[in-house]
Amino acid sequence: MSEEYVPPKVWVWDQNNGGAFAAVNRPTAGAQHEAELPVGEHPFQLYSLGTPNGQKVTIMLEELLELGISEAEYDAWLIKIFDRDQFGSGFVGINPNSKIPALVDRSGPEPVRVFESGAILMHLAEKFGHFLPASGPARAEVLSWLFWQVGSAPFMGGGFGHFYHYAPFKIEYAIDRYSMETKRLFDVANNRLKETRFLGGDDYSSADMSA
Ligand SMILES: N[C@@H](CCC(=O)N[C@@H](CS)C(=O)NCC(=O)O)C(=O)O
Repeated sequence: MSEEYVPPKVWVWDQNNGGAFAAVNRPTAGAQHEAELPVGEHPFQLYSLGTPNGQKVTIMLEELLELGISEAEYDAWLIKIFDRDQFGSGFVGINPNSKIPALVDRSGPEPVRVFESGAILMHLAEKFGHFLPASGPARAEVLSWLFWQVGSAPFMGGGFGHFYHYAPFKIEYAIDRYSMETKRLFDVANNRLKETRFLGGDDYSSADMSA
């Protein structure tokens, strides 16, 4: 099936390609409908969902609260990606990339939007002085592992999940490619964790939350 496919000279979007995300994703960005985001009473407003990327920020906020930092209190709002909530005008206003998680930090004089899970983890870690060393080699190591995770797992693991689970039919080449890369990433982590207790070093950090 897949070996018979000849890519066209100019690719054209086929909305009804049968995939689970066919009704959700389009090749364009921007708001698709008007929808304001709810705002609660706490300093942080989290717009997210319990996916691997979404969970990272919730883990960080809960760990901060666990340390007794009440300034990290947050309201969590569900963004249902299969209902296309990520394309509402309010959500696109805080994340033009239309992906969860997104955060609004309302602890200062002006609300600050932060999107991309890695950027949100860094923002919170720096703000509260936890889970990311302030300087030196330890900081470089945690940042390396944090960026390793956000630069590879959402795309590779997400690609594996897409072709293994969501695609309308199974394509051996795509599944082989993404499985191999996903396994390789786990091996990178396994090798690292033979040397150090946590990904970033001796201490639990934002890199572990991300992974
Ligand atoms: N690079 C992004 C990836 C986020 C992402 O892929 N989010 C997915 C759910 S896990 C999403 O919102 N998908 C909705 C869509 O593709 O329309 C991050 O690290 O925050």
